[in-house]
Amino acid sequence: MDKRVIDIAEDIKEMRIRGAAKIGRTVAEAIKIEAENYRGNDPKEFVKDIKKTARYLISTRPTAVSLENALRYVLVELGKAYKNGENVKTLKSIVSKASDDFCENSNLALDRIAEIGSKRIMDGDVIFTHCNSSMALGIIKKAHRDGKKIKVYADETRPRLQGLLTAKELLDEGIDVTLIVDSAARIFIREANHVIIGADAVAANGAVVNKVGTATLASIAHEARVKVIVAAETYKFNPQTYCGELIEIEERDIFEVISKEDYEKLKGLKVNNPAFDVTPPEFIDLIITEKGLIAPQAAIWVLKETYGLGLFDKEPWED
Ligand code: RUB
Repeated sequence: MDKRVIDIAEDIKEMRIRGAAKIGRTVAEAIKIEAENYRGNDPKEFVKDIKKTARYLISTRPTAVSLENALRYVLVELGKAYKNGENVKTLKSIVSKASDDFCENSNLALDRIAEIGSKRIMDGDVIFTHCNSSMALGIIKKAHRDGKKIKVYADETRPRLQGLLTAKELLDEGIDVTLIVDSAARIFIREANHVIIGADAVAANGAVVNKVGTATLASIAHEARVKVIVAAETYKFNPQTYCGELIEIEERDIFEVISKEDYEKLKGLKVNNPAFDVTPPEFIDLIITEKGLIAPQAAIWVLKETYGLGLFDKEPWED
């Protein structure tokens, strides 16, 4: 495997590259690097190498479905060309083009979601956000650029403090932003007009997987009658959820939560560190995709439009 692909995988695992949309585009670029640098002339061996690289990239972060969908997009195109008997040179160009197309579509989705979503924000609105989602922040920044005066609450998002990244990003744009600890959400939610968040995955039943703490925030918002808006490109919709299969929730290192020193002192302590949680569709008012607005219950429609009705017997990266 190309050394750069291994470095990219490590950067994703260690969260130096993070956020689902960015991860999706990065693995699309990584598979292109692997294809372009492949040495050999046997199409069968080439496909085998690309599938192996895809499986390796998928193993880095199991929850963000845009990672799988990016590879699915590229490998489906590769599979068709391979079946048509194309040579390695052509297969390489197919991988390159599919990778570029995926990245372009994802970037266009970011702009389109910002455009659609910002229309929901009124002058004077207060917005609550969680973690650091490029799609959610795209909406907030666009509303600000359109001249709407808005105020944002960003929660810290323990344990990795992505909320701080959000606060910095919004401050740099000149947006009025207040950072709060996660557990203060119920105090400030009453001031908010909307909660706007991103997604790592959307299931067929409209449940949204996002950074841990999202489900609590959405339930508090629901109780306070504050609208919960999810900004998610269609690559976030998970075609493996047709049968209600649960999405795997990444469990991260416990030392993100507690120092080694404290842990060693507290003999017998157990620590869990799930990176994401699942918000049920009842707590979500709207999902904004690049194709338009949908109720979470219509997620199945997006999946059908994108992948058809059939279930895959085999994923394109399986041998
Ligand atoms: C990031 C996170 C983001 C989603 C959506 O988690 O949960 O809300 O990935 O982001 P992590 P985007 O920091 O663990 O990657 O809208 O940019 O795809």
